[in-house]
Amino acid sequence: MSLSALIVIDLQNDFCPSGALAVAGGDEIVAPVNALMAQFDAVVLTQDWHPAGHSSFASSHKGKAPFEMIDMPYGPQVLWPDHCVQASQGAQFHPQLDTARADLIIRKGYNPAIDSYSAFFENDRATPTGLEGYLRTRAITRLTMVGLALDFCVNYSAVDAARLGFDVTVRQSLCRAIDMDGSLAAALEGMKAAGVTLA
Ligand code: VGL
Ligand code: ZN
Repeated sequence: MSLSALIVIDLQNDFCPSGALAVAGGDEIVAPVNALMAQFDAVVLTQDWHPAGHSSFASSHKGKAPFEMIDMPYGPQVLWPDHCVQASQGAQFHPQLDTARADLIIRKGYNPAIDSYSAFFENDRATPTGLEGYLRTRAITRLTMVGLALDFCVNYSAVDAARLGFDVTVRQSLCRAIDMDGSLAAALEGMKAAGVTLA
């Protein structure tokens, strides 16, 4: 039998209003995401989880400001404000998120040298997080994704999942975007091209 999972991406304090990398309206989705959990066989939460001084932080690069680009060995990388530092308050889930319902919490971005937008692979698009193996060994084939940010971590996770052969739906009304330099439009195009269903 084919099972379904709700994948909740990075619903953490730092991505909610007043957080270090706030996504507008990020907190509005918490209650409806909680309500959706009961409709799935499994619930997976992802948690952006960077060591202090992570290479994706502008503060780690002399003369660079947040939201500038840099070339990393694995390709171009946006530089971010310091966010989701391991064990900080900002890295905790939104206090109203129903974490008790989660079967699995997958952390990502812990490698100091590589960012990890996707729940499946680090930004080299090759180093796995282990989520694929977890889902396959549980016979989960249908994924619905919600969370933050639609144009970065949700986008990368959805495209990777589709590429791996999962049946993927992104619930746009339960996502919020950063939307810098046309990143939202590009993400929506990329997800469509990868075969992701945008609901
Ligand atoms: C994210 C930027 C940096 C996200 C995480 O969750 O979309 N964006 N780290
Ligand atoms: Zn991050």
